[in-house]
Amino acid sequence: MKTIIVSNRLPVKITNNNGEMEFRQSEGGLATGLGSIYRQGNNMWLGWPGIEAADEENHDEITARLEKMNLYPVFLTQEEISLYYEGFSNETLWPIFHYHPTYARYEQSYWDSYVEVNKKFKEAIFKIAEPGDTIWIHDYQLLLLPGMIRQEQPNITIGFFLHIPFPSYELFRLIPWRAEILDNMLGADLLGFHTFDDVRHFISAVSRILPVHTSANEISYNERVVVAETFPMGIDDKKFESLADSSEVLENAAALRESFGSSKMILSIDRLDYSKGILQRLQAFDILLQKNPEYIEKVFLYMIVVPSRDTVSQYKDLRDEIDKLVGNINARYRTLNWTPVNYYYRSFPVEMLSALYKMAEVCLISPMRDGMNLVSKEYVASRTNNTGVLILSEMAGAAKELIDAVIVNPNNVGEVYRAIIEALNMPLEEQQRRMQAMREVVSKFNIRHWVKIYMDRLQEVKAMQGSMQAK
Ligand code: GDG
Repeated sequence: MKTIIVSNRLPVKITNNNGEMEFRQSEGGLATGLGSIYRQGNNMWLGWPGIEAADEENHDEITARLEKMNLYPVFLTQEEISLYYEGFSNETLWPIFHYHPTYARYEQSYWDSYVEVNKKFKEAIFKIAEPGDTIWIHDYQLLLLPGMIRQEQPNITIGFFLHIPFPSYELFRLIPWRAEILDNMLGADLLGFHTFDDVRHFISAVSRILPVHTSANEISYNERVVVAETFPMGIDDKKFESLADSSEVLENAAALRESFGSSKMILSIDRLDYSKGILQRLQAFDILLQKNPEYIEKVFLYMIVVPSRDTVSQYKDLRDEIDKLVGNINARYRTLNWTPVNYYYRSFPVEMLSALYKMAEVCLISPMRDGMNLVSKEYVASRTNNTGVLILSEMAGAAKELIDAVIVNPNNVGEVYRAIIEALNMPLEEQQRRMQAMREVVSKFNIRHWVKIYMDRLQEVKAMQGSMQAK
């Protein structure tokens, strides 16, 4: 009996080094957390290896090399990447699930491809799955997979976890294929979400759209009982703690300090996405400099935007608007020795991220919507001396746990501006009290804990279903 993790993307980067393929494990939060599972025995992780299916002669070699790392590939064609991934996943589901209905496109061709690719994943799973196996599926690209697998293997154990918010019924109902989506999600035994509100919205949507019976968080459908529950995802706190005191990070932090002198750093790190509230954050910083010129040369915004989905038009437009606003702020306030916004449109090695977490007096995270937001937790875990202030949007799942952050409504630019002033002037004792409380939360509910409670609960739910059938 083995466990198969399934996600759109495998935790691996394949690069071409002078005709030789190089395979590197990517160490995202999910990969680290699930490492303890998929690397054990004959367990596996199945997903897209990130390269196009065009070059078929490579497939056998790639498959063989990935299998040695307990990874199993599902190859996608350029058309599938454009219709299933960029299309239905990122232009239909993503905007609806993040409360941006005007950005959503409802294209039949996107949906058809989404169905086909979910089938492709199902077929790949059945090449490696055996009766008694546990399948744990991740995220919004694979919402149909639980139902497709259940149809062929009625007794198999299936877990599903959604990493992004589940929207209110009023938003979800806009999707033309809403019933098919929910029907297939309910093929899972346990559906996990980051917050209680996501669970509540999911149960409300299934109750209105499908002929289900619900009792608390149990949903009876097609003579099965499915459980929907909250599992707020954590991070590898120990990794960020020890990185913060490693020699490389200390060197990076010292170099940063030297170039920025005594002015205070407000840090912001996101993927390029309209859900992350990047423009509103810049507006709040602009108001700060406009209304309080005494902060000129005393504080700066260090803003990393990691390139993402820039083939989708809304992302390209957002990037242009960020460029414009940053240029505008810098042009108005810059002095000979000081630049107000240090903006980088690229990603950095984790040792640099860690140095920034260590150095930033304030971390400003203001998404319009975010399933969880791991950057906020990484900042907290990196503050080994318990100083620093986290400003966090109430729309991020993390705000439910990090209640000692300065919590803001990201649409209220005035409130965000006042929060920045509060953070810059917070007495040391108060910083320490809040940061210590948050570090305890981040350390207790870490990624290992998340994986363990999810897997334990999945087995419990399966046992409960077994005993109900026996009655
Ligand atoms: C989705 C949901 C949910 C960022 N810049 C660099 C870099 N990062 C790493 C961070 C962090 C991760 O990327 C970003 O995670 P988030 O949680 O903030 O956001 P999403 O990518 O949108 O993730 C989100 C998450 O799934 C998990 O369920 O929390 O709500 O949207 O770990 O450190 N890493 C490196 N260089 C960078 O420049 N190395």
